[in-house]
Amino acid sequence: MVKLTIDGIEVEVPRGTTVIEAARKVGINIPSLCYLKGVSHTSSCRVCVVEVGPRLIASCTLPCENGMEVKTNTQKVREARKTVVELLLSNHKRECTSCNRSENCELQTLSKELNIRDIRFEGERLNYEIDNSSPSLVRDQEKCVLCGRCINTCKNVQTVGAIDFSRRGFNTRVSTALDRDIAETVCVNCGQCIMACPVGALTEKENIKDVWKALADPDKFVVVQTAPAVRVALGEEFGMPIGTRVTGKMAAALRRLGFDKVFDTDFAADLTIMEEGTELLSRLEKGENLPLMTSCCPGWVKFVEHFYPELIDNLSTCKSPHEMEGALIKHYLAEKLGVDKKNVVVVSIMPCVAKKFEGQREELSNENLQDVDYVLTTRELAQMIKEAGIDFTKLPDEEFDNPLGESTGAAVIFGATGGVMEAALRTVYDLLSGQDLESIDYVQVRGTTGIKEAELTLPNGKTIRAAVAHGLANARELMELVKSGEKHYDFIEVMACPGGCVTGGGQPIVDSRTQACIDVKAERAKAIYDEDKDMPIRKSHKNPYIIRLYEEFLEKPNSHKAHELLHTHYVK
Ligand code: HC0
Ligand code: SF4
Ligand code: SF4
Repeated sequence: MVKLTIDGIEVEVPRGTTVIEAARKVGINIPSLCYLKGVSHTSSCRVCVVEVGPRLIASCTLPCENGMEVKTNTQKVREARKTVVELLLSNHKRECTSCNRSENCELQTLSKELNIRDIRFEGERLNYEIDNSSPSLVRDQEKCVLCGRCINTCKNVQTVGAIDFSRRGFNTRVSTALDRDIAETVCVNCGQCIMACPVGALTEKENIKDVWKALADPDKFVVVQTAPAVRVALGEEFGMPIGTRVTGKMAAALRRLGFDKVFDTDFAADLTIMEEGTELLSRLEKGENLPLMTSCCPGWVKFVEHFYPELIDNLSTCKSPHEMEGALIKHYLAEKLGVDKKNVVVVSIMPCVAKKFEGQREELSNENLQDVDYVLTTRELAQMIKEAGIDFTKLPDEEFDNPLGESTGAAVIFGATGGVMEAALRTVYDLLSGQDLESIDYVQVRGTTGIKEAELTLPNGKTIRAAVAHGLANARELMELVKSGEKHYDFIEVMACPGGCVTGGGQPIVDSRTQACIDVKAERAKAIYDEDKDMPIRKSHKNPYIIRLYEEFLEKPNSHKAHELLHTHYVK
C-alpha cells in the first residue's frame, strides 16, 4: 500500500494505483478524455493533468507514491485543462444540436463541466470526407479528438488492427491502411470502436428512416424481433440503472410504434440449439470438421474469414437466430397469415452493428428475399421510441406475439458470453440421456474470464470438450491453441464482443467515468441470468412452439426443409 494526499485528503491505495483512480476513491472526479479503463492509458490528451510540486502531470498514468502531494483543483490546473479542451473544440465540427452523440458526448460534458463559454483559438480546420462505406458504421473524422481509444480497442482488445494513427502534427488522423474505405479493410464490423469513442466520430449506420418508411407503407406487413441482450440494456436509454430488465415494456413500445407483429429472436435461439445440437452430435459421430464452432456472431464469422479461412468449415452451418427467425417469418408464417411474403418486412432489434452487415449477406437469403431487411441497434430503437413521444418508463408490461415470440431461459442467456454453450449443453445431455436433468446451471462457462472450458460426460460415455471465448484477442488465442494441437475441443463458442452481446457495439454507450466504476458486462449479464431463472421453461427442446414447428413444418432437426431455410455455408 502507498499513502499520499490529494487536495489535502489522506488516501491509502494499493501500489500501482494511478492518481486518477485514487482521487475517485475520495470523491474527486478528475476529468479525462483519452483514458478508458482497461483499454486506453496513453495520457495523450492531457485533460487529466494535476499539480505535483511545480509540475503539471497527466494523472491517468501517474502511479501513486508514498508522500506524494497532489493538487487537482488549482488555478493553474483549471486553466491548463480549459486550454486543452478549447484547442480541441477549435478544430471540432461542432454540430451539438444534431449530432448522434448529443447529450452522451464526453467532449460536450467536459466543455460544460469546465465552464467553457467561448473558444479563444480560431485557426485552420481540417476537412475530411465522411466514410459511409460500411453497412455497420460511419466515420466522421472532423469530430475525432485523436484520443486513440478506438485504435487501442481495435488493435489490442480485438486484435484486428483496422485503424491506426497516420501522418503527424496538426495533420495527425485516425485512418485505415492506405486510407482505404473502412469497408475495404479487415474491419469485422464489431462496433467496439464506436463504444470506445467519446464523441461522434464513430457511429452506427442508421436505418431508422428506412424503418419509419416501411411502417408508414400500408402495403407492407412489418414484423419486428428483438435479440436477447436488448431487453437488459434498452432501459438505460431512458435513465434506468444499468442491468434493468425491460422485456415487457419493450414489447409494448414496439407495438405502439406500429409493428404488425412483435416477435422474439429468443424463439429462434431455441431453434438454433435444436439445429446446432444435432449438427454437433452428427459431426461427433462422423468425426468431421471438429471442433464445431458457433457461427451466430457475424463479427466472429468475418474474423474467421479474414484471419482463419482454413477453419471456415468448422463453423456451424446454422444461420444466426435472427436470420432463422427472419426466414421463418417470410417462408412459414406469412403463408399461415395469408400475407404475400414479398410484402413482409423483417426488422431485427439487435445489440450489434455487425448484424447490419450480416443482414445484407447474400448467403442469408431464400428465393431472392433477404431473411432480414433492416437491423436497428438498441440505441436506434430508443431513438424511435423518443421520436414517437412514448413515455417508456410508464409503459405497461406486454407479451410477445405467438408463435414466434415464445422462448425459454436457455434462449435468453445467448446474450451473455457462454450462453450459447450452456443452452446447448442443457439440451444435448437431455436428448442423449432421455432424462430431464435438474441441475442445468453450467457455471464453468459463465463469467468474464477470457477463455473458459467445460467438459460434459454424456450418457454414452463420451465426453464433450467445450471452450468459450469472448473478445477477439481471446478468440485469436484460442484458435492458436487449437491450430497448434496444444488443445483439443469438440465445441467452441465465440462472441466477438468482450462480454458477449450484452456489451455489443449497438448497446447504450456508457461513458468512461461510469465504466471506471461499474462493470457493465457483469451487471447486464446478471440481468440475463435472472431472466433465465424466472422463465417457466429453461431448456430449448421443451419450448412447446418449437416442438410444434417441427411437427407441422420442419419435420426434424437438420431435415431437408431445415437445411433449406435455416442453414448456410460461408466460403472465402
Ligand atoms: Fe446476440 Fe444472437 S445472442 S448473436 O449474441 O446466437 O446480436 O443478444 O440476437 O442472432 O439469439 C446479438 C444478442 C442475438 C442472434 C440470438 C445468437
Ligand atoms: Fe476495429 Fe471492430 Fe471498429 Fe472494425 S468495427 S474498426 S474491427 S473495432
Ligand atoms: Fe454482434 Fe454479439 Fe457478435 Fe458483438 S458478440 S459482434 S454484439 S453478435
